Amino acid sequence: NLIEIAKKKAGIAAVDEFVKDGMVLGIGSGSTVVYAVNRLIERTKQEGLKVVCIPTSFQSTQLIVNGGLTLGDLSQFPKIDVDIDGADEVDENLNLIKGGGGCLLQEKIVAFNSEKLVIVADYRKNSKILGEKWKKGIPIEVIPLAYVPLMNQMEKLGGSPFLRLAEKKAGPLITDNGNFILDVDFGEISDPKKLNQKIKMLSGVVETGLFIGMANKVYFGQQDGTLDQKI
Ligand code: DER
Repeated sequence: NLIEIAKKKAGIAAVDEFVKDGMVLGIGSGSTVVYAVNRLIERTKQEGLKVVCIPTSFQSTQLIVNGGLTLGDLSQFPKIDVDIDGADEVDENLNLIKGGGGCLLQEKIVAFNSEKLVIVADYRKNSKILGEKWKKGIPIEVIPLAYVPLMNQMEKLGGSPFLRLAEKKAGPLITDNGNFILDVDFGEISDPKKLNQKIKMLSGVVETGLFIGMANKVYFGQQDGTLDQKI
């Protein structure tokens, strides 16, 4: 369908433009990054490309291992050349909302330690301002014991918090790191940098899904099969 075609276009373009032999790569999480990994596997077979892949979740680890790619970790490779990941929304300054897939903590750690962060997305993610299209709130990873006071504090910051519940398990979603996620709706976010700083100061917050000034380039696959970009 049109969205999958758009995701594939973005995934292929990112790998073909940024990935060179011998690189250490960050592999993001979600559905769009799957197309980038498929292209990586194809190039590995066609060109004998040798890259090391650092995962950002159990899902990402499975993509790397099942794809026959070389798995590494941050203790072996603390400096990553290029991190390829998805996003839930991108504003005009390349600030991101991430965490729709619940993997934001390891994604941000890997992105933070990467020379370049390249985002692959479809046309639904391209906004002027964060909160314009993405209406599910900012995903925030929190320590479970603190989630109720944190929900109160998010309200004081003007947010409307929801504890993310699991779908195939009773009770809250548990992240790969054993934490809870609060999805907090702040409406349209005119100053994401300031909001991110305020949220990060709250005791019990592990990480936010606001990626401020981290992305170098974004590929948006379009409905007509073409590609838009933001740098
Ligand atoms: O959860 C995440 O951060 C994912 O990268 C998400 O933002 C993008 O997932 P998608 O590619 O399935 O839309």
